[in-house]
Amino acid sequence: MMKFAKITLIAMMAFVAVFSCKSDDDIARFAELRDRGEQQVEDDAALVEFLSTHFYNYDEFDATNPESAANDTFTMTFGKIEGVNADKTPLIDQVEVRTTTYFDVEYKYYVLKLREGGGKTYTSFDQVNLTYRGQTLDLGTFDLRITEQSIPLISATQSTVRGFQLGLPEFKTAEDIIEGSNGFLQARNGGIGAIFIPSGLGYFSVPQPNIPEYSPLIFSFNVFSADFLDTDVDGLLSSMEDLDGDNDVLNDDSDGDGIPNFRDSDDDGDGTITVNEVVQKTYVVNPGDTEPVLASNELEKTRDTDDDGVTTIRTVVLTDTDGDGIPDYLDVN
Ligand SMILES: [Ca+2]
Ligand SMILES: [Ca+2]
Ligand SMILES: [Ca+2]
Ligand SMILES: [Ca+2]
Repeated sequence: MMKFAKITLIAMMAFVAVFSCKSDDDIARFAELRDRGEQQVEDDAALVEFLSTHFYNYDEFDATNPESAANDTFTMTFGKIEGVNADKTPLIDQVEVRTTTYFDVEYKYYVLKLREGGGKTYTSFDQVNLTYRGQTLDLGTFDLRITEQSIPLISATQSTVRGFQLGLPEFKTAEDIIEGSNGFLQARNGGIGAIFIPSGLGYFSVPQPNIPEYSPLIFSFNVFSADFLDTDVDGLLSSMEDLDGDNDVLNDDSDGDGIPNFRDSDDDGDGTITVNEVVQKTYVVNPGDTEPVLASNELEKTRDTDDDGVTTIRTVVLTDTDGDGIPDYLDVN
């Protein structure tokens, strides 16, 4: 993974807290546990109010040529529409609305897409390398990372807040990492944007340093690169273990042992670990060569092209020895 120049920062918080409000102790601690549906109504009103009365520094972003190198170092800031800024365009005219169901509540969140990014796509289960700022609606900053951070959107032990997990994959990585004139590595044409999420897709009732409970959150960011995760190191990417394809890896547990597949190294619980029930393959494609044709039970995991144009493709074959349509790693018989 690329390392960017590091500057020592005060780490105010990491994305380690997720809905820890499961035990009676926690519920007692947060005595005023609110109804998610009612809180969402309140939060959405607050988000719409914020987006209607604030703008971002679009004067500093070259929207006529979003992919320009000049935009690579753009840092988003927000301001209130008033005084000398009274004629600014409000964010509400620039964001896109998204909906999602979470804990049985229909949530709305908002995405501001300045630049999608020219590199690869990743999923809600991969690691994103980015810079970002986290703010509450009063524009107080609770987290600021001005050098590249590697954030697994969900890992073996922790998860980012759901809104972050859903919003980030709308942006792609940089198309290239180049050495800038200052000797630092620079990301060329990476995703730039912001997400505005209700507390129900954030920390909800659990207060965090500089984040009161029930706070809608703003994250603005510049995406550099991403690493596809295989959390349980079983040869399948975490994104391949969302078997029902509902963009949630926590609800797929083939052997019912309480450990979701993406964290389970023996997915069918037959005593043979998954990595020994699938076959890994590597293809090297030289410039001008034709692409390999993958088998119907073969999935591409990664694809990397070096400076000479040589592409290395890694795949996994989901073998089905007895031909019953169930791949070996999920077949207990
Ligand atoms: Ca799922
Ligand atoms: Ca399991
Ligand atoms: Ca697994
Ligand atoms: Ca197995």
